[in-house]
Amino acid sequence: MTETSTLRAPTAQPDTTILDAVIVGAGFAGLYTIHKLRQAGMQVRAFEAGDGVGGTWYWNRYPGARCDVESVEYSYSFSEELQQEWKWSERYAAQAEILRYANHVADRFGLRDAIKFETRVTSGEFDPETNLWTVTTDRGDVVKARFFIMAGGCLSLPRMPDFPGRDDFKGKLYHTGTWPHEGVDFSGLRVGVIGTGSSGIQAIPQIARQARQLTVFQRTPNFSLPAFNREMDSEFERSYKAAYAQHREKARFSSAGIAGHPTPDKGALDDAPDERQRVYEGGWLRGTTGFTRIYKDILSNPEANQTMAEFVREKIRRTVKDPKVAALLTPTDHHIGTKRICLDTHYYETYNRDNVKLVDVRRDPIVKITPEGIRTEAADHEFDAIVFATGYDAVTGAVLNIDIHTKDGARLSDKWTAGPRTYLGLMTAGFPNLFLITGPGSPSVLTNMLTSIEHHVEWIAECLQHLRGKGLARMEADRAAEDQWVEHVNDVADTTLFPTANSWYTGANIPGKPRVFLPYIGGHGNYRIKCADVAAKGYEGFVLSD
Ligand code: N01
Repeated sequence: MTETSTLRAPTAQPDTTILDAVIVGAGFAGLYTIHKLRQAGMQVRAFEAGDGVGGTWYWNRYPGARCDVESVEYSYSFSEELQQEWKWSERYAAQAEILRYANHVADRFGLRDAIKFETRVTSGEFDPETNLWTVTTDRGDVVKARFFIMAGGCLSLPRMPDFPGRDDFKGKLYHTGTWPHEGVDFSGLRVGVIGTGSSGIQAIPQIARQARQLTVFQRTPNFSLPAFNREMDSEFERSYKAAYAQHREKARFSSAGIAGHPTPDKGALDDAPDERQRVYEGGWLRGTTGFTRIYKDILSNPEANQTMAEFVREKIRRTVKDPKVAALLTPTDHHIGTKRICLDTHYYETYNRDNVKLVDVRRDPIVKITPEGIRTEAADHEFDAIVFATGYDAVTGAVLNIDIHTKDGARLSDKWTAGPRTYLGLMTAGFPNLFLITGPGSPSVLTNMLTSIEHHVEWIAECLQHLRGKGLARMEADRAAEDQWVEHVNDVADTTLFPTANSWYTGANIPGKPRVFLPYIGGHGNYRIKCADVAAKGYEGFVLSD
């Protein structure tokens, strides 16, 4: 396919080179894409906004940041040597360790020279005459490539609510997703935290231990389970590594891309209440996000869901000493699991501390940020620091942050005005040679991201080699296939309770964002089979041409 392709690992090229691919981002998706495409002899360049690799684990350095998928699963499977040699120190790795791992991978596979750091991609224009993308950056780069690959992450565009007065605050403002590299010492300070999603729930116990006074501003209480994190057990690690290939294969054909998740064969209401309680207790003690998969109907049957939700509510009531605070922390407005379930370490216990206060901003809304702190309708709260744990413009945010268009005037932002439209979450009709890694309409954020990333990267790499082998220069999603896929994604979501919650899964956290269930909930294993079938049928549903 390419007159410029080479089997040599590319070094820095003048910008007149026509690359095989430009990749956005050097997180886990970007790193593996570089590696995989280079292995196929392609010339690639990645642009990364940070000054290092690691993506989400580069940016999210807030206290308590830790993965909620077990370390042995939240890691690459593509290299047997890598997975055997790397040693995780904890059951759930903390941010710093995962970042070390990302750096190790970049060094071990020699990926850094393909990456331009501290550079943000600003636009991509497809020329239908030449079948080339012209990609520009905020550092003045203009590069041409055959393929344009979005690996910028699903949760990478931080969201700061636009409270009036935000710029007037005299203290320090932080967002969990852009945490200072040197860390923050909250000792002796009065701190406000806004937001109680996964990030807030991890940061709050840590900040509470340091700060003089911590006030948490909560809009929606979340369901959170204790992670029961612990040091890696060496015997567990040895036996897991001895059967790594089997574990990985199980993960690849599981629903969430996680081998350790349960595969239930009955519903919650099939068990008598005592037995169900016993099952929930056992699941609780395992400390995994697989809790909501203990029974097969938790995420589809409101009555079944209620039995599990009530079990967790009772745990909260027993942990939090002040009944009024416990009531505020107890979720009642959504079904358990329909907002991303959180894993914590001493989250609810933190509210038993004398230096921690909870403000329910539904009853007492934030009016503005003042120079001294936060004004709610009922009170002024003075702070030295405010932490925004207010989440992300998820799944579509990082893609739409780039001005993606064609030379004849089609814009992705126009096409997606009413919500993203993709075929398999991999491509979007009208934008040839543009690939999305873990894009909207793929299982992505409902799975172990590493499993989904590896799957997409390998599928795309094979696809590009197929095009090269056939001498084809262009591929795009067929509009009818895309329409059918979008309908299928919505239909499957509608068989579950997920769309009933105001979550970032549906875009509900961003004012004005179209309300669409963003990921594909049909299960990673099923989706993988579908993608393989499409490829085996000569990329059915895609239009390939020269
Ligand atoms: O973001 P979120 P996150 N006034 O959107 C509140 C992954 N992750 O960064 O629910 C007051 O979940 C908002 O309230 P509400 C994981 O997939 C993984 O915590 O919209 N409050 C909510 O409480 C996760 O799901 C890990 O009513 C406002 C919070 O801010 C995803 O990232 C760790 C507000 C935002 O919660 C995002 O998590 C961390 C306002 N104007 C993250 N606006 C692990 O692997 C927003 N909020 C463990």
